[in-house]
Amino acid sequence: MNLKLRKAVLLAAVAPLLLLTGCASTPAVEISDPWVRASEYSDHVGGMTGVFFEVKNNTSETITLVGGSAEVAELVEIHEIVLSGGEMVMQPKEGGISIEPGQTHVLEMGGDHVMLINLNQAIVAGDVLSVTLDFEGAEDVTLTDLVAKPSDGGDETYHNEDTGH
Ligand SMILES: [Cu+2]
Repeated sequence: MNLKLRKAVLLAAVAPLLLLTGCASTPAVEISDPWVRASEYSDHVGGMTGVFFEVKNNTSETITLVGGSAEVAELVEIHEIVLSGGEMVMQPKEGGISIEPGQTHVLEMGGDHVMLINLNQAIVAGDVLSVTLDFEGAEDVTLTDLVAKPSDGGDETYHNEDTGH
C-alpha cells in the first residue's frame, strides 16, 4: 500500500467518527423553548399567530433569520414591535434578525417574533405544528413538535390595521 492510499484509507476510517461526534455535540443553531401562541386570532382559517423561542448562534460567523415556511400558514414572516404614534405595532423586520457568534436572541411576546400569516387551519391550544426557519449563514432549522398554548397579553400587537394583517 503506498502512502497516498494509506492516507485515504485512514481518512475513510476516521470521517464517520467525526460525523458521529458532530451529532452528539451542540447544534450550530440552537433553538430553545419554542412555542406557538393559541388565541382568538389563531382559532380560524385565515387567522394568524406568533412563534416564539430562543436562538443561539454556535457558529463562528454571524447568522441571520430571514424567514420561514409552514404547512399551516400561507406566509411566514420575521416581525418586530415598534412604537408608532404612541402605539406598539408589529411590522416585518427589514433584513431579518442577525445573531453574532456565541450570542442568543430571544423572540418573545412584545418583541421580535416569527409570524404565521393566513392560516390554512385553526390553531388551538394543544395543537402540534411544524415550522421551518430559514437562515442565512446556517442550515435551515425545522421545529417539529411545536406546541400551541394560550398566553395572556400581547393582543395589542395583533390587530393593527397599519400592518395590513
Ligand atoms: Cu407579527
